[in-house]
Amino acid sequence: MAEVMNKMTTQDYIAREDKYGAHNYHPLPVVLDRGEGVHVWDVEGKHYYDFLSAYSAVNQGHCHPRIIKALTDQASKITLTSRAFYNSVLGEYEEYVTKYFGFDKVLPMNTGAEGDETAIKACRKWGYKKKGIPENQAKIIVCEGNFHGRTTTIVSFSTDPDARKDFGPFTPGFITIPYNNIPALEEAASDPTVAGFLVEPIQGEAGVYVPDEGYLKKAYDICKKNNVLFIADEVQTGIARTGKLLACDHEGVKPDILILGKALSGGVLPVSCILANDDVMLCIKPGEHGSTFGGNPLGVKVAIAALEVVKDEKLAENAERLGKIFRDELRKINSDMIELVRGKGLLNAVIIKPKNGKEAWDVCVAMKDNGLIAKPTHGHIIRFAPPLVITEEQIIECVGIIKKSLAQFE
Ligand code: IF1
Repeated sequence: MAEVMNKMTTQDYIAREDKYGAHNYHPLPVVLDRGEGVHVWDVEGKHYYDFLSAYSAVNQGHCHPRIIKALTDQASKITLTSRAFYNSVLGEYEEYVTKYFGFDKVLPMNTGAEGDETAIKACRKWGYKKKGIPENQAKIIVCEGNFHGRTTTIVSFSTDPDARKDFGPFTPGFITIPYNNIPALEEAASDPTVAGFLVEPIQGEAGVYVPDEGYLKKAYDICKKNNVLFIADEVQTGIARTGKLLACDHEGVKPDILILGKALSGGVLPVSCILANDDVMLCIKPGEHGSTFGGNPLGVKVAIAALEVVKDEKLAENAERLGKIFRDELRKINSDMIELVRGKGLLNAVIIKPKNGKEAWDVCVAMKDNGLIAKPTHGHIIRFAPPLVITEEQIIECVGIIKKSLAQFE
């Protein structure tokens, strides 16, 4: 069997996925087989630098030994109890993660979308119980260009036609305003039926759209003035990605509800959560929310190890320092295909100006052939987000690969 598998080519693997899997993705034609730190290898043994990090889920690097040890140690002990019973490690995690991020309580879930759904429910509950909004009238303000996941409620307030078209009818109760626009928030938040403002500190799917400096702080102050919960979706920007533990830390903003996912487990298992203080979190009572796998012993042990790695290996500091170097070096590349370089920490994007019919996708294919994988978004943007364990030497080498790839289109 192993021998038969070894004879499969990249094309064979792709054809099999195409035949048996739903066609809800359009991957770059590379079939990954193994990962270690910033490195990945495909089924033909070719090496690449990973500049996507599974959309910022593997901030700690692929198969981090410390996280994998936590996984295997716990896997042979007990993996799942459900929340019908207590387990011996959930409390350890709850104490660890709340102290780590400075909140009273945590509510554990699995995927990022579930984290957002949980935040929406907690916010609405608070709106009725604490703010006194009349039943079924609570509203949440969201931003144009948002990405919070794929559930029916979340796509209800997406502004991306691909995410929404033919998936209706939609969940009501959301007010859409432009991102990075303080007057629009000021107006929307004054509606007394508004319970919360849900925002990404940097918009990922929109192409790593970094708002003006001071936006988050001003938005937070408006929320406070109007008794509206400030809900930060840091599923992608959190856990050291942008050069601080949280992207909100850049402006000294402490969200009322913080949503985390992705790198909370170092990309090992789906582990997400919301964090909040008692005023919000205790509005939810037994039987009102939960998940079979949320808070499972395997996931929480992995999450503790993943968070320890972030602190012990100073990943936020590394992301801050190397992000600056990376953007500086990219800006030095002399290519008329580079329209703009932007980002924070190691969450970066380059806007690509098409040339002779060649677009961001073609640049990504060229980079892949040269040993670096990254993904285009919206046809003209390439996201660059390596694992945060990358070194300065590796960053410089990778800029060389990007430069060489762009030169192929001259
Ligand atoms: C896919 C984008 C990134 C997220 C934020 C919640 C979720 C995500 C801020 C949901 C998920 C993903 C999922 C991935 C593509 C991706 C993405 F391009 F779509 F926008 F990262 F940039 N909040 N982001 O970014 O988390 O339920 O997926 O665990 O394949 O859809 P999830």
